[in-house]
Amino acid sequence: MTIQLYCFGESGNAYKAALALELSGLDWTPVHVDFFGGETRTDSYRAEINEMGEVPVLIDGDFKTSQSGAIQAYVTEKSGKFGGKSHAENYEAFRWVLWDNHKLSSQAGMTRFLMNFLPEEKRPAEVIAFLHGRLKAAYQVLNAHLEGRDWIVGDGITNADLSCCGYLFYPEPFGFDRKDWPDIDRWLSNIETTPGWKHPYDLMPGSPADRA
Ligand SMILES: N[C@@H](CCC(=O)N[C@@H](CS)C(=O)NCC(=O)O)C(=O)O
Repeated sequence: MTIQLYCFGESGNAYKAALALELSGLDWTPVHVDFFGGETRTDSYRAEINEMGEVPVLIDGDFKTSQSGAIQAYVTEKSGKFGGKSHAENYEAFRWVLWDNHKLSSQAGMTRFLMNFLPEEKRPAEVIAFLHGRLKAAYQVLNAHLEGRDWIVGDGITNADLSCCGYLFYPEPFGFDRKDWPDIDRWLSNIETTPGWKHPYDLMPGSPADRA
């Protein structure tokens, strides 16, 4: 049975799940959610798809879950991929997924939304400046960890990489420039050259071009 992923191209959180599915080789298909048209805020979305009002959501037969980290764990359970090569690596990858969800992707996603997807007159300069400071601290942590490493955990791609890269390939400005972070830049190149890798706008339906 084909796994369905409720997602949209602009969502870095959905990208983490979509990239895990794509690179795992599991049979999956995206289901476009019209986030910018308000679909995740409708009663029917909350009742039938996700009470949290978020993407991504994975449906595999009668199994359903949301949260990119939980979806990645499901992909790992089903495919045997991206969990690390030992018990210790598995927990190390899990630790970075939690860090990413809290410190990196949540703030990158929010900053990118405020700077690009809100009407210009509604963009809150002070909030954006505050978030840039928080993000800089997160980039420092990741860049320092990646010094001398090809991957966040062990010697291959894991859910830690698939999670932390969630927002970092998007072209819209949010206070991140690969050139400023050489070890993050090198690591992103490792991900981009992984066979089967796709850019978020090539992997999931929906992009800013649709609203231009
Ligand atoms: N921690 C969640 C975050 C999911 C999330 O915030 N998704 C956004 C899209 S990128 C969303 O659906 N937001 C809807 C809302 O907050 O109303 C995950 O990793 O899946």
